[in-house]
Amino acid sequence: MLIRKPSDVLPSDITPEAVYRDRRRLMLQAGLAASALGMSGWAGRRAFAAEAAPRTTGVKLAATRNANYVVMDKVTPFKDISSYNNFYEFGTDKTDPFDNAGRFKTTPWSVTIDGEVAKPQTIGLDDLRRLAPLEERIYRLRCVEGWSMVIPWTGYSLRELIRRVEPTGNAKFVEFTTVVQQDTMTGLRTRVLDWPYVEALRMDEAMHPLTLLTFGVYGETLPNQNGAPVRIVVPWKYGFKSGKSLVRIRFVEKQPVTSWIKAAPQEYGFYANVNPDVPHPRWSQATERRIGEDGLFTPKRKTLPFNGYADQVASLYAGMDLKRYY
Ligand SMILES: Nc1nc2c(c(=O)[nH]1)N[C@H]1C(S)=C(S)[C@@H](COP(=O)(O)O)O[C@H]1N2
Ligand SMILES: [Mo]
Repeated sequence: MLIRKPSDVLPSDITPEAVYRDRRRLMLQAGLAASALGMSGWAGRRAFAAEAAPRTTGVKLAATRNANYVVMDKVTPFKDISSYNNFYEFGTDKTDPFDNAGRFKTTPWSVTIDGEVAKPQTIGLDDLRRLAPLEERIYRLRCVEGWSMVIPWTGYSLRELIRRVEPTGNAKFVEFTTVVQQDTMTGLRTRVLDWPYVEALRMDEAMHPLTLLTFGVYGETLPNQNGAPVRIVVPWKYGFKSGKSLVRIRFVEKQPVTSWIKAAPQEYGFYANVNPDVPHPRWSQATERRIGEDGLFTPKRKTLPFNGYADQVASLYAGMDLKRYY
């Protein structure tokens, strides 16, 4: 198999079929958004411009930057964010999600909120997106595999949603479930994980303002490979806690058994807080490779406790042995 770096993927490398597929999808999406806004001329130009950059959805998402949640590191190029991905439902290679997620269907979309809440409901994507003002935030993302990126996400704190559904006193954990789309998710055949992909947070983690219900990246709606149309982002934890393409958010009393714990409990813990002092059984977590800036002589970066968010989140774990609760 050909191994390519994301930076080596040029528009000319993409097969005509994929270009056609992507172009059609972009025009549909741009057209839909634009007709809703009464801006069809603008949409036509967007769709045309997007041809040369098939990684983008071409659908802008207005948001206000929240300076309280902006890290100062250089932002990772969009081409890396959108072509170097983990989304095992589309395959386990880093470029599989980009290569294979073109047929993924994100409309219509709704998310079911249920379990221990006074107001269980199924919310359509548009209503969910309008629930609270959208913010742009620049977060570090640290994968358990030892690489990291700096990503400008668009979304709002998950707590905005949680408040509105009124959790009961029994709600101790929040479980996030990714969609299973048999006809488009080519990776489901490989039984690496027990689908659907399920992740979870403790209630106080889910309520933390950093935990972002995310609808976009780089000012546009999420590309399929990044978890369209809605995902969670938990920046102080390893990337696998940030489930993509969510269809269910359930409030429960007992700690859920997540997909990664089911697959390899000795390797992946429930907390998964970024921690340079707790190695993964097969590799160190002390350093990381920043995607997009790695060359032969680029030194690795030191990984920071809680991925650099210790000031904001360390108190959630006061008194806990983080080597035991990894
Ligand atoms: N449904 C689903 N969500 C997922 C994954 C996955 O395989 N399936 N991979 C996780 C991992 S390991 C990481 S590092 C991040 C990567 O997000 P990104 O591709 O947008 O950078 O998504 C997480 N969310
Ligand atoms: Mo990851």
